[in-house]
Amino acid sequence: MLYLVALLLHCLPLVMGQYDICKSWVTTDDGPSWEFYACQPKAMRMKGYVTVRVDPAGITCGDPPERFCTHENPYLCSDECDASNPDLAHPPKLMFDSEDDGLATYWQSVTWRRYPEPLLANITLSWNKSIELTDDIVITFEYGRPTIMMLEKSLDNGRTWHPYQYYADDCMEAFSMPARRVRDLSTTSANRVLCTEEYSRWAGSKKEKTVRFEVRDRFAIFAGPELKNMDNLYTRLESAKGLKDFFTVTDLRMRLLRPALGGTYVQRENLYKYFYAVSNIEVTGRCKCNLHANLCTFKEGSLQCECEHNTTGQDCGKCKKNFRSRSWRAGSYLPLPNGSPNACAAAGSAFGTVERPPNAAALGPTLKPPDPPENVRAAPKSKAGRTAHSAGKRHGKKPASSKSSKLIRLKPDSGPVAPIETYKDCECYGHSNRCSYIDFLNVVTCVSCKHNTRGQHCQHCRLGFYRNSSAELDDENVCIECNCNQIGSLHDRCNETGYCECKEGATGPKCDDCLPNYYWRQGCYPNVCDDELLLCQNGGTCYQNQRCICPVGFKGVLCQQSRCEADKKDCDGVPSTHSSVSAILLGVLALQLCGWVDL
Ligand SMILES: *[C@@H]1O[C@H](CO)[C@@H](O)[C@H](O)[C@H]1NC(C)=O
Ligand SMILES: *[C@@H]1O[C@H](CO)[C@@H](O)[C@H](O)[C@H]1NC(C)=O
Ligand SMILES: *[C@@H]1O[C@H](CO)[C@@H](O)[C@H](O)[C@H]1NC(C)=O
Ligand SMILES: *[C@@H]1O[C@H](CO)[C@@H](O)[C@H](O)[C@H]1NC(C)=O
Ligand SMILES: *[C@@H]1O[C@H](CO)[C@@H](O)[C@H](O)[C@H]1NC(C)=O
Ligand SMILES: [Ca+2]
Repeated sequence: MLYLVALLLHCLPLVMGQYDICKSWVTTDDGPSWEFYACQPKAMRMKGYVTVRVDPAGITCGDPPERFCTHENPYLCSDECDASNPDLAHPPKLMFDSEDDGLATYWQSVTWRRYPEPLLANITLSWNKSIELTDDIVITFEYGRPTIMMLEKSLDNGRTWHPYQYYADDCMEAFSMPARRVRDLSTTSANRVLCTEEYSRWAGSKKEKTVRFEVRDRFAIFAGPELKNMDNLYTRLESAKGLKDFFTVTDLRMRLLRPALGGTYVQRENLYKYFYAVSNIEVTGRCKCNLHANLCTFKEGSLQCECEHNTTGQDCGKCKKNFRSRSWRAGSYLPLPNGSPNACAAAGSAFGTVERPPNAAALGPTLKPPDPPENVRAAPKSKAGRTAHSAGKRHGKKPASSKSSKLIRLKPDSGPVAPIETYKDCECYGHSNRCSYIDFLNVVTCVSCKHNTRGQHCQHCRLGFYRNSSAELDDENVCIECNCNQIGSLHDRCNETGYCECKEGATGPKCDDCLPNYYWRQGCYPNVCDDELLLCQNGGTCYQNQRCICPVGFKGVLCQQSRCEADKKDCDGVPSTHSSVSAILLGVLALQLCGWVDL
């Protein structure tokens, strides 16, 4: 545990000093208060928190014990791998140990004894946490680097994978890609996935041991070769689409596709010198906390941000309960140097200021609002006289402007009929992040309420939805669809407990059932017949409560009518169509009985 703490405190020079505190106690003319800043955890060595998986099963050497040789001296084949002997075993965990005594310890694969079948191995690293890379990934191979390999990454805990970089001694041959170098990338291609030949050529197994994924070189495109201009990098990370995500991973996978060949073709007579051996995988990065935390701790087997700014979640990716009056937003590196915290606000805190802008009350209903008020806070703080206290060690840095309830007028000239101002922050229980000030009504109302809500503060459910009694008002599941049966109900609205209003004969919360003595057939209809009161007569049978099937000679809803009474022709020997068919059937039956017709 102490080891972990030590690792957590370990910080790397690359990223020190900036965005390292989340808040600071400051004194203003109005008295002391907290001021909040964008903040991120320190970078650390991530290999201490990783889980590793090596595929396929049986790829690790030593079961059964196996001999292997080296490229330099193919006749010296004394090294042995034996999984049952701790001194001779090469399990995956040796890619992440600390090698304090300077001796390389490594994971090793079986040899290529199945040549020409390819020797394939996947090494998958999973953090169960999104990590932002801050320095190169460095993989150290003993006994030669693969001649073909690929690095893949996942951003969603291994559900989907994307190529990250291709490595080959001949990119065209291996991947049909031209060879490129990261150093040659430009600001617009900094997040390009490329194939490099820099780490795959044979240079002797002791000389060139590392394969890199060059994070620094990509940073340097923006921050300069010494990474001195980090401000420019942070600005780009904030503004260039996809750039931040490019350096973010939850999982990494090395797909080893062909081992080192010793600078020549495969020699079939000695396949014991072809295998993979990885002694170290260095991944340097920081927990992604969306600029809402400066600490990340290892709890219950996973890294977790210690969220500030009233955010919560593994990555501080949402607002805490009761702090959802604004939609969640990631903090921002901008404006430099302290960024914006974009903190979550308690229900009610943004409300007071936004609902009644100070000068809105003074406006007559027909007057157009004046220029946007600078600040809706009643008493703007004076910048002079601000002094940083204890928590702040930001020498010479100006405190960030973190006015969270700023009034932003997006449509200054929106016409005389319904002048609408748009407010960025407003009280909508997290179902909207936009409010409009409706001039002639002198109210501020949420617009585009999501999650099926509606109302000035998105506090009601849309028609056709009802309130989920087990959910808070700021819950995404607060409104449940009524789901009224289209046919059985009068309309698709329901009452507070989800009951729909039913048409005659229909019943049940959703009106998808029929009352007793009604039957369902595209709606509820009163029974035509049943076994109690509406009995079919004269031997008729009741078909699904819908109609009586009458015997020959009877008709009527309940077969109550004799055909003779109703229609004299039936009795007068003038056959109706109906009886003539019966006659033919009887005739056929008779013939069959006599054996004259085979049916
Ligand atoms: C390695 O992983 C890839 C997917 O990333 C998969 O297609 C491939 O079959 C795996 N190879 C082995 C040897 O498990
Ligand atoms: C991943 O992290 C989450 C959040 O800390 C935790 O609940 C979950 O159990 C972890 N999953 C695994 C497989 O470790
Ligand atoms: C978070 O909420 C607490 C009250 O629980 C408040 O004191 C604090 O100032 C809030 N922090 C931010 C960044 O809004
Ligand atoms: C009601 O809200 C709770 C809490 O969010 C949620 O777990 C549940 O699924 C919701 N019920 C329905 C029917 O959506
Ligand atoms: C909703 O309607 C059902 C059925 O008519 C009724 O039992 C229930 O009390 C109603 N709930 C409310 C809150 O009105
Ligand atoms: Ca090692």
